[in-house]
Amino acid sequence: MTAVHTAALAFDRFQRLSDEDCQERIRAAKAALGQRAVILGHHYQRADVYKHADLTGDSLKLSRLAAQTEAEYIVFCGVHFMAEVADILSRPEQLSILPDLNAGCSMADMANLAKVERAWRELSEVLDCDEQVTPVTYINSAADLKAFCGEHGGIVCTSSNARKILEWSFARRPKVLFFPDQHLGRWTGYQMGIPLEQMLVWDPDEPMGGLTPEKVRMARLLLWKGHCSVHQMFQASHILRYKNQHPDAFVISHPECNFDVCRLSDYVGSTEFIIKTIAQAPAGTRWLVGTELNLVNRIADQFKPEGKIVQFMAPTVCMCSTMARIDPQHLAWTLENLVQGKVVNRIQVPEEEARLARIALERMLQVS
Ligand code: CIZ
Ligand code: SF4
Repeated sequence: MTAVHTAALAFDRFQRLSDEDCQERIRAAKAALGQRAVILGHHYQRADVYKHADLTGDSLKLSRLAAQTEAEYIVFCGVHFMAEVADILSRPEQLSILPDLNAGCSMADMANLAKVERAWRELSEVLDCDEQVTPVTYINSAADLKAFCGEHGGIVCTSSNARKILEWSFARRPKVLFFPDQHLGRWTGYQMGIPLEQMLVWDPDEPMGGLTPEKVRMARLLLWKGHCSVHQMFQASHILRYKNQHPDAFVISHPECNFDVCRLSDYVGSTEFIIKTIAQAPAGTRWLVGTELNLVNRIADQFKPEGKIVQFMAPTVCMCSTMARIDPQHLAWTLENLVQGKVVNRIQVPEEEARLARIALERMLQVS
Protein backbone atom coordinates (compact mmCIF):
# COMPACT_ATOMS: atom_id res chain seq x y z
CA MET A 1 0.00 0.00 0.00
CA THR A 2 2.92 2.38 0.55
CA ALA A 3 3.55 2.85 -3.19
CA VAL A 4 0.03 4.17 -3.58
CA HIS A 5 0.88 7.76 -2.80
CA THR A 6 4.17 7.98 -4.58
CA ALA A 7 3.81 7.08 -8.22
CA ALA A 8 0.13 6.85 -9.12
CA LEU A 9 -0.77 8.14 -12.57
CA ALA A 10 -2.00 11.72 -12.22
CA PHE A 11 -5.59 12.43 -13.15
CA ASP A 12 -4.66 15.52 -15.23
CA ARG A 13 -3.66 13.43 -18.22
CA PHE A 14 -7.01 11.66 -18.21
CA GLN A 15 -9.09 14.78 -17.74
CA ARG A 16 -8.16 15.90 -21.25
CA LEU A 17 -9.24 12.66 -22.92
CA SER A 18 -12.53 12.59 -24.77
CA ASP A 19 -15.29 10.28 -23.51
CA GLU A 20 -14.74 8.12 -26.62
CA ASP A 21 -10.99 7.80 -26.13
CA CYS A 22 -11.63 6.61 -22.60
CA GLN A 23 -13.87 3.77 -23.74
CA GLU A 24 -11.05 1.80 -25.36
CA ARG A 25 -8.67 2.49 -22.46
CA ILE A 26 -11.28 1.25 -19.98
CA ARG A 27 -11.80 -1.93 -22.00
CA ALA A 28 -8.03 -2.55 -22.25
CA ALA A 29 -7.42 -1.94 -18.53
CA LYS A 30 -10.35 -4.15 -17.64
CA ALA A 31 -9.00 -6.95 -19.79
CA ALA A 32 -5.57 -6.59 -18.18
CA LEU A 33 -7.04 -6.77 -14.68
CA GLY A 34 -9.26 -9.77 -15.43
CA GLN A 35 -10.80 -11.33 -12.33
CA ARG A 36 -8.76 -9.14 -9.99
CA ALA A 37 -11.20 -6.25 -10.36
CA VAL A 38 -14.97 -6.17 -10.38
CA ILE A 39 -16.74 -3.05 -11.65
CA LEU A 40 -20.09 -2.29 -10.03
CA GLY A 41 -22.61 -0.04 -11.78
CA HIS A 42 -25.50 1.49 -9.87
CA HIS A 43 -28.84 1.90 -11.67
CA TYR A 44 -28.41 5.68 -11.70
CA GLN A 45 -24.98 5.59 -13.30
CA ARG A 46 -24.53 7.29 -16.67
CA ALA A 47 -24.66 5.00 -19.70
CA ASP A 48 -21.05 5.43 -20.85
CA VAL A 49 -19.82 4.14 -17.49
CA TYR A 50 -22.64 1.70 -16.73
CA LYS A 51 -21.86 -0.29 -19.86
CA HIS A 52 -18.49 -1.35 -18.37
CA ALA A 53 -20.04 -2.77 -15.20
CA ASP A 54 -19.64 -6.47 -14.42
CA LEU A 55 -22.49 -6.30 -11.94
CA THR A 56 -25.40 -3.88 -11.84
CA GLY A 57 -28.11 -3.21 -9.30
CA ASP A 58 -29.06 -1.14 -6.29
CA SER A 59 -26.57 -0.28 -3.58
CA LEU A 60 -27.22 -3.27 -1.35
CA LYS A 61 -27.43 -5.88 -4.06
CA LEU A 62 -24.13 -4.65 -5.48
CA SER A 63 -22.32 -4.77 -2.14
CA ARG A 64 -23.57 -8.28 -1.47
CA LEU A 65 -22.59 -9.49 -4.93
CA ALA A 66 -19.16 -7.89 -4.73
CA ALA A 67 -18.42 -9.67 -1.45
CA GLN A 68 -19.19 -12.98 -3.19
CA THR A 69 -16.69 -12.42 -5.98
CA GLU A 70 -13.02 -13.36 -5.88
CA ALA A 71 -12.07 -9.84 -6.93
CA GLU A 72 -9.38 -8.06 -4.98
CA TYR A 73 -10.57 -4.62 -6.15
CA ILE A 74 -14.20 -3.52 -5.97
CA VAL A 75 -14.55 -0.48 -8.23
CA PHE A 76 -17.84 1.11 -7.23
CA CYS A 77 -19.43 3.30 -9.91
CA GLY A 78 -21.93 4.84 -7.56
CA VAL A 79 -21.63 7.26 -4.64
CA HIS A 80 -19.57 7.42 -1.47
CA PHE A 81 -21.94 5.69 0.97
CA MET A 82 -22.23 2.74 -1.44
CA ALA A 83 -18.46 2.26 -1.54
CA GLU A 84 -18.47 2.39 2.27
CA VAL A 85 -21.10 -0.35 2.47
CA ALA A 86 -19.06 -2.42 0.01
CA ASP A 87 -15.99 -1.98 2.23
CA ILE A 88 -17.94 -2.97 5.36
CA LEU A 89 -19.58 -6.06 3.84
CA SER A 90 -16.65 -7.33 1.79
CA ARG A 91 -13.85 -9.61 2.96
CA PRO A 92 -10.85 -7.94 4.64
CA GLU A 93 -8.57 -8.61 1.68
CA GLN A 94 -10.91 -6.86 -0.78
CA LEU A 95 -10.45 -3.12 -1.38
CA SER A 96 -13.35 -0.80 -2.16
CA ILE A 97 -12.61 2.01 -4.61
CA LEU A 98 -14.65 5.07 -5.63
CA PRO A 99 -13.35 6.48 -8.95
CA ASP A 100 -14.11 10.09 -7.93
CA LEU A 101 -14.08 10.99 -4.25
CA ASN A 102 -16.43 13.89 -4.99
CA ALA A 103 -19.23 11.49 -5.85
CA GLY A 104 -21.31 11.99 -2.73
CA CYS A 105 -25.03 11.91 -2.07
CA SER A 106 -26.66 15.21 -1.18
CA MET A 107 -29.32 13.40 0.84
CA ALA A 108 -26.74 11.47 2.87
CA ASP A 109 -25.03 14.80 3.63
CA MET A 110 -28.23 16.16 5.21
CA ALA A 111 -27.51 14.14 8.34
CA ASN A 112 -24.21 13.84 10.16
CA LEU A 113 -23.05 12.26 13.40
CA ALA A 114 -22.87 15.52 15.38
CA LYS A 115 -26.47 16.37 14.49
CA VAL A 116 -27.78 12.86 15.13
CA GLU A 117 -26.01 12.73 18.50
CA ARG A 118 -27.50 16.10 19.38
CA ALA A 119 -30.96 14.86 18.40
CA TRP A 120 -30.45 11.79 20.59
CA ARG A 121 -29.36 13.96 23.55
CA GLU A 122 -32.32 16.28 23.12
CA LEU A 123 -34.75 13.39 22.80
CA SER A 124 -33.22 11.90 25.96
CA GLU A 125 -34.38 14.98 27.89
CA VAL A 126 -37.96 13.93 27.18
CA LEU A 127 -37.78 10.17 26.64
CA ASP A 128 -35.78 7.17 27.75
CA CYS A 129 -34.27 6.69 24.28
CA ASP A 130 -32.73 3.27 24.94
CA GLU A 131 -36.15 1.95 25.93
CA GLN A 132 -38.37 3.99 23.65
CA VAL A 133 -36.63 4.95 20.41
CA THR A 134 -35.09 2.83 17.64
CA PRO A 135 -32.74 4.82 15.39
CA VAL A 136 -33.21 3.75 11.76
CA THR A 137 -30.93 4.99 9.03
CA TYR A 138 -31.60 4.74 5.32
CA ILE A 139 -28.67 3.09 3.56
CA ASN A 140 -28.09 6.51 1.95
CA SER A 141 -26.06 7.72 4.92
CA ALA A 142 -22.47 7.88 6.09
CA ALA A 143 -20.94 4.84 7.79
CA ASP A 144 -20.71 6.61 11.16
CA LEU A 145 -24.51 6.97 11.20
CA LYS A 146 -24.86 3.25 10.52
CA ALA A 147 -22.42 2.73 13.39
CA PHE A 148 -24.57 4.97 15.60
CA CYS A 149 -27.55 2.73 14.82
CA GLY A 150 -25.50 -0.39 15.49
CA GLU A 151 -24.51 0.96 18.88
CA HIS A 152 -27.99 2.09 19.91
CA GLY A 153 -30.04 -0.98 19.06
CA GLY A 154 -30.92 0.45 15.67
CA ILE A 155 -30.84 -0.77 12.13
CA VAL A 156 -30.30 0.18 8.47
CA CYS A 157 -33.01 0.07 5.80
CA THR A 158 -33.14 0.39 2.03
CA SER A 159 -36.02 1.48 -0.15
CA SER A 160 -36.79 -2.22 -0.77
CA ASN A 161 -37.14 -3.30 2.83
CA ALA A 162 -38.15 -0.14 4.73
CA ARG A 163 -41.51 -1.55 5.80
CA LYS A 164 -40.08 -4.76 7.25
CA ILE A 165 -37.42 -2.75 9.03
CA LEU A 166 -39.93 -0.36 10.58
CA GLU A 167 -42.09 -3.30 11.66
CA TRP A 168 -39.07 -4.85 13.34
CA SER A 169 -38.26 -1.52 15.00
CA PHE A 170 -41.76 -0.88 16.33
CA ALA A 171 -41.96 -4.44 17.66
CA ARG A 172 -39.05 -3.57 19.96
CA ARG A 173 -39.59 0.07 20.92
CA PRO A 174 -42.63 2.34 20.51
CA LYS A 175 -40.90 5.13 18.56
CA VAL A 176 -38.50 5.48 15.64
CA LEU A 177 -36.06 8.25 14.75
CA PHE A 178 -35.71 7.89 10.97
CA PHE A 179 -32.92 9.61 9.00
CA PRO A 180 -32.00 11.16 6.64
CA ASP A 181 -34.97 10.86 4.20
CA GLN A 182 -38.27 12.15 5.53
CA HIS A 183 -40.13 11.02 2.40
CA LEU A 184 -39.16 7.35 2.55
CA GLY A 185 -39.98 7.38 6.26
CA ARG A 186 -43.35 9.06 5.86
CA TRP A 187 -44.48 6.91 2.95
CA THR A 188 -43.48 3.72 4.75
CA GLY A 189 -45.20 4.81 7.96
CA TYR A 190 -48.33 5.72 6.00
CA GLN A 191 -48.36 2.28 4.36
CA MET A 192 -48.24 0.78 7.84
CA GLY A 193 -51.26 2.81 8.92
CA ILE A 194 -49.50 5.32 11.15
CA PRO A 195 -51.58 8.53 11.16
CA LEU A 196 -49.84 11.54 9.61
CA GLU A 197 -50.25 13.46 12.90
CA GLN A 198 -48.04 10.89 14.60
CA MET A 199 -45.24 11.34 12.03
CA LEU A 200 -43.47 14.60 12.80
CA VAL A 201 -40.55 16.25 11.05
CA TRP A 202 -37.40 16.61 13.14
CA ASP A 203 -35.53 19.71 11.98
CA PRO A 204 -31.90 19.17 13.03
CA ASP A 205 -31.19 22.91 12.80
CA GLU A 206 -33.77 23.80 15.46
CA PRO A 207 -33.51 23.12 19.20
CA MET A 208 -35.43 19.92 20.02
CA GLY A 209 -35.95 19.44 16.29
CA GLY A 210 -38.40 22.36 16.30
CA LEU A 211 -40.84 20.32 18.40
CA THR A 212 -42.32 20.74 21.87
CA PRO A 213 -41.77 18.03 24.51
CA GLU A 214 -45.49 17.16 24.23
CA LYS A 215 -45.17 16.61 20.49
CA VAL A 216 -42.08 14.47 20.98
CA ARG A 217 -43.97 12.33 23.52
CA MET A 218 -46.92 11.98 21.18
CA ALA A 219 -44.98 11.19 17.96
CA ARG A 220 -44.40 7.61 16.85
CA LEU A 221 -42.18 8.34 13.88
CA LEU A 222 -39.73 11.25 13.94
CA LEU A 223 -38.73 12.07 10.37
CA TRP A 224 -35.39 13.77 9.84
CA LYS A 225 -35.74 16.87 7.68
CA GLY A 226 -33.81 15.53 4.69
CA HIS A 227 -34.64 14.71 1.10
CA CYS A 228 -33.17 13.78 -2.27
CA SER A 229 -32.64 16.80 -4.48
CA VAL A 230 -33.26 14.67 -7.59
CA HIS A 231 -36.53 13.06 -6.48
CA GLN A 232 -37.93 16.27 -5.03
CA MET A 233 -38.21 17.59 -8.59
CA PHE A 234 -41.18 15.33 -9.32
CA GLN A 235 -44.53 16.96 -8.56
CA ALA A 236 -48.14 15.88 -8.30
CA SER A 237 -48.97 18.26 -11.16
CA HIS A 238 -46.73 16.23 -13.52
CA ILE A 239 -48.79 13.13 -12.77
CA LEU A 240 -52.14 14.89 -13.09
CA ARG A 241 -51.20 16.39 -16.45
CA TYR A 242 -49.97 13.06 -17.80
CA LYS A 243 -53.00 11.12 -16.58
CA ASN A 244 -55.19 13.70 -18.21
CA GLN A 245 -53.52 13.04 -21.57
CA HIS A 246 -53.12 9.29 -21.04
CA PRO A 247 -55.79 7.98 -18.67
CA ASP A 248 -54.64 4.39 -19.29
CA ALA A 249 -51.04 5.07 -18.19
CA PHE A 250 -49.53 3.58 -15.04
CA VAL A 251 -47.51 5.76 -12.69
CA ILE A 252 -44.59 4.32 -10.76
CA SER A 253 -42.41 6.29 -8.35
CA HIS A 254 -39.51 5.91 -5.99
CA PRO A 255 -40.36 6.42 -2.30
CA GLU A 256 -37.84 9.28 -2.13
CA CYS A 257 -40.48 11.31 -4.01
CA ASN A 258 -42.72 13.56 -1.94
CA PHE A 259 -45.87 12.26 -0.30
CA ASP A 260 -48.31 13.67 -2.90
CA VAL A 261 -46.38 12.06 -5.74
CA CYS A 262 -46.35 8.71 -3.94
CA ARG A 263 -50.05 8.95 -3.15
CA LEU A 264 -50.93 9.66 -6.79
CA SER A 265 -48.76 6.80 -8.07
CA ASP A 266 -50.11 3.35 -8.92
CA TYR A 267 -46.90 1.77 -7.64
CA VAL A 268 -44.17 3.00 -5.30
CA GLY A 269 -40.90 1.19 -4.76
CA SER A 270 -37.15 0.88 -5.05
CA THR A 271 -35.19 0.90 -8.29
CA GLU A 272 -35.19 -2.91 -8.36
CA PHE A 273 -38.97 -2.88 -7.85
CA ILE A 274 -39.51 -0.32 -10.62
CA ILE A 275 -37.50 -2.37 -13.12
CA LYS A 276 -39.22 -5.62 -12.16
CA THR A 277 -42.72 -4.14 -12.26
CA ILE A 278 -42.30 -2.71 -15.75
CA ALA A 279 -40.56 -5.89 -16.95
CA GLN A 280 -43.53 -7.99 -15.83
CA ALA A 281 -46.19 -5.65 -17.21
CA PRO A 282 -48.10 -6.63 -20.36
CA ALA A 283 -46.73 -5.54 -23.73
CA GLY A 284 -48.05 -2.24 -24.98
CA THR A 285 -48.50 -0.64 -21.54
CA ARG A 286 -47.60 2.98 -20.89
CA TRP A 287 -45.59 4.14 -17.87
CA LEU A 288 -44.74 7.43 -16.22
CA VAL A 289 -41.71 6.92 -14.00
CA GLY A 290 -40.54 9.10 -11.11
CA THR A 291 -36.90 8.28 -10.53
CA GLU A 292 -33.45 9.23 -11.79
CA LEU A 293 -33.16 9.92 -15.53
CA ASN A 294 -30.36 7.51 -16.45
CA LEU A 295 -32.40 4.61 -15.11
CA VAL A 296 -35.61 5.77 -16.79
CA ASN A 297 -33.83 6.12 -20.14
CA ARG A 298 -32.38 2.63 -19.77
CA ILE A 299 -35.78 1.12 -18.93
CA ALA A 300 -37.36 2.96 -21.87
CA ASP A 301 -34.79 1.50 -24.28
CA GLN A 302 -34.96 -1.97 -22.76
CA PHE A 303 -38.73 -2.35 -23.06
CA LYS A 304 -39.33 -0.47 -26.29
CA PRO A 305 -39.18 -3.70 -28.34
CA GLU A 306 -42.15 -4.96 -26.28
CA GLY A 307 -44.10 -1.88 -27.27
CA LYS A 308 -43.97 -0.46 -23.72
CA ILE A 309 -43.86 3.29 -23.58
CA VAL A 310 -41.78 4.53 -20.64
CA GLN A 311 -41.63 8.25 -19.90
CA PHE A 312 -39.80 10.40 -17.40
CA MET A 313 -41.99 12.22 -14.89
CA ALA A 314 -40.46 15.70 -14.84
CA PRO A 315 -40.33 18.18 -17.72
CA THR A 316 -36.76 19.09 -16.73
CA VAL A 317 -33.67 16.92 -16.60
CA CYS A 318 -33.21 15.38 -13.13
CA MET A 319 -30.03 13.42 -12.86
CA CYS A 320 -28.00 12.42 -9.88
CA SER A 321 -25.26 14.96 -10.60
CA THR A 322 -22.95 13.60 -7.93
CA MET A 323 -23.08 10.07 -9.31
CA ALA A 324 -22.45 11.53 -12.77
CA ARG A 325 -19.02 12.61 -11.50
CA ILE A 326 -17.97 9.03 -12.06
CA ASP A 327 -17.23 9.64 -15.72
CA PRO A 328 -15.21 7.65 -18.28
CA GLN A 329 -12.12 9.73 -17.45
CA HIS A 330 -12.21 8.80 -13.76
CA LEU A 331 -12.94 5.16 -14.51
CA ALA A 332 -10.05 4.95 -17.01
CA TRP A 333 -7.72 6.65 -14.52
CA THR A 334 -8.72 4.31 -11.69
CA LEU A 335 -8.36 1.15 -13.75
CA GLU A 336 -5.05 2.08 -15.39
CA ASN A 337 -3.63 2.77 -11.95
CA LEU A 338 -4.79 -0.63 -10.77
CA VAL A 339 -3.12 -2.24 -13.76
CA GLN A 340 0.11 -0.66 -12.53
CA GLY A 341 -0.53 -1.89 -9.01
CA LYS A 342 -1.52 1.54 -7.68
CA VAL A 343 -4.67 1.80 -5.63
CA VAL A 344 -6.25 5.23 -5.91
CA ASN A 345 -9.36 6.48 -4.05
CA ARG A 346 -9.66 3.59 -1.66
CA ILE A 347 -12.66 3.89 0.67
CA GLN A 348 -11.78 2.44 4.03
CA VAL A 349 -14.14 2.72 6.97
CA PRO A 350 -12.21 2.83 10.28
CA GLU A 351 -12.26 -0.55 12.03
CA GLU A 352 -14.41 0.22 15.07
CA GLU A 353 -16.89 2.26 13.01
CA ALA A 354 -17.10 -0.59 10.50
CA ARG A 355 -17.70 -3.12 13.29
CA LEU A 356 -20.65 -1.13 14.67
CA ALA A 357 -22.03 -0.33 11.21
CA ARG A 358 -21.85 -4.03 10.34
CA ILE A 359 -24.06 -4.80 13.35
CA ALA A 360 -26.78 -2.49 11.97
CA LEU A 361 -26.37 -3.84 8.43
CA GLU A 362 -26.46 -7.44 9.58
CA ARG A 363 -29.61 -6.82 11.60
CA MET A 364 -31.14 -5.53 8.38
CA LEU A 365 -29.97 -8.51 6.35
CA GLN A 366 -31.45 -10.85 8.93
CA VAL A 367 -34.79 -9.06 9.01
CA SER A 368 -35.22 -8.74 5.23
O1 CIZ B 1 -30.33 1.77 -2.55
C1 CIZ B 1 -30.17 2.23 -3.67
O2 CIZ B 1 -29.42 1.76 -4.50
C2 CIZ B 1 -30.85 3.48 -4.02
C3 CIZ B 1 -30.09 4.72 -3.81
C4 CIZ B 1 -32.06 3.51 -4.50
C5 CIZ B 1 -32.87 2.34 -4.79
O3 CIZ B 1 -34.10 2.41 -4.65
O4 CIZ B 1 -32.34 1.30 -5.18
FE1 SF4 C 1 -28.40 10.49 -3.26
FE2 SF4 C 1 -30.57 11.37 -4.58
FE3 SF4 C 1 -28.34 10.68 -5.93
FE4 SF4 C 1 -29.87 8.82 -4.76
S1 SF4 C 1 -30.46 10.15 -6.47
S2 SF4 C 1 -27.63 8.92 -4.68
S3 SF4 C 1 -30.53 9.91 -2.89
S4 SF4 C 1 -28.57 12.40 -4.45
